[in-house]
Amino acid sequence: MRAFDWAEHPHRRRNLLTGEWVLVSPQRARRPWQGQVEPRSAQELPAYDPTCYLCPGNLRAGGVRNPRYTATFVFTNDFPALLPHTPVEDVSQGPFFQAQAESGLCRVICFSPRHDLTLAEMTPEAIRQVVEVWAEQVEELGRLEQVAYVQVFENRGAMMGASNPHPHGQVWANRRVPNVPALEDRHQRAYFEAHNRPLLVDYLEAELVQGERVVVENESWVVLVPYWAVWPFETLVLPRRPVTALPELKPPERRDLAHILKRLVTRYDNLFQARFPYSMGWHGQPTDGGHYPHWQLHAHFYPPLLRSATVRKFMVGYEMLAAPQRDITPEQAASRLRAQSEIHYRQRG
Ligand code: H2U
Ligand code: ZN
Repeated sequence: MRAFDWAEHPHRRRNLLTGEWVLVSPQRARRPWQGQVEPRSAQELPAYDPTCYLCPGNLRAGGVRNPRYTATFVFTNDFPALLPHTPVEDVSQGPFFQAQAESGLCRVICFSPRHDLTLAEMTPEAIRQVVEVWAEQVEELGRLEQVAYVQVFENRGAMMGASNPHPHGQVWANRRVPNVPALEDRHQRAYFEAHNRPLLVDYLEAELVQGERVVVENESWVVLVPYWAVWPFETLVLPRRPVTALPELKPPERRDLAHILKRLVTRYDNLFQARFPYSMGWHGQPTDGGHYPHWQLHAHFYPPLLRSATVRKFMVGYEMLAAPQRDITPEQAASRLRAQSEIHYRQRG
């Protein structure tokens, strides 16, 4: 019997947060690519764009004018997916047509008045303001009686559907816990019931022993490519101590978070010398007043790029119909991210 070679032999790995399996096919990483090549995103942006809906002092699509903000700026989404006053009722029409009225609030967070900056190029002090706003929003919206879950996220880059290059994220407050956090809640709860410790706290400890998937770390945080990563350069941002939600972070942890986010996104940008697109977001405990000692706060980064600034990973055929699949291993991805400089390529000229 030949020994199992993790970098050569197909296998599947289990996502402990969702229970789903990802197929890893490392032997396939060298296959040729003659498919779609994405256009390179325009490189140079002005610091202020008079046509941008999000720049300070400009008129938004909804007709409201932005203030001349100087740090971060939060406003209610002019085209919200959730509305605050939907009646909360079961509106199912029998077993085959199950439905629930849903309510909530959607806000947009401008990270910076500067149109041309991203988290990679903002100062740690400016990113710290974004961290404060994330925590404030979760605190404020989570306190509302009709909000059971607050989802903070960012779509960055046209490839991930961001509507505008101006650095911004979103926050959606939901009456009910949505699919993914509900699934993660179930799996974290089951682990806690069996071991009396938060799943992700133990997982991080085991990852630090192996070490090969860690990308960056500081006193309060570790960023790693999870063992079960689906996207080529997917990462998980984990606090070192047990923390169930963003508002619980202490001042040094907030400062350290700003630093590690800058380092991570800089590495992402340096990988293909491009503004690396991604969707990222925070998962913390639901805000329905329940008891969640099993929850560990974390952020997921899901970048679509695979082998260059213009070749993305598609989640199609087998992924849509069977299971997610990846070619380069999480260990190879982590090693490539570790090899990147923390000086942004645009600063190097
Ligand atoms: P995305 O780039 O992730 O799509 O987020 C931008 C959000 O900003 C989007 O949800 C909102 C859109 O509805 N928006 C406004 O609320 N007002 C505007 O003037 C432009 C965009
Ligand atoms: Zn702008």
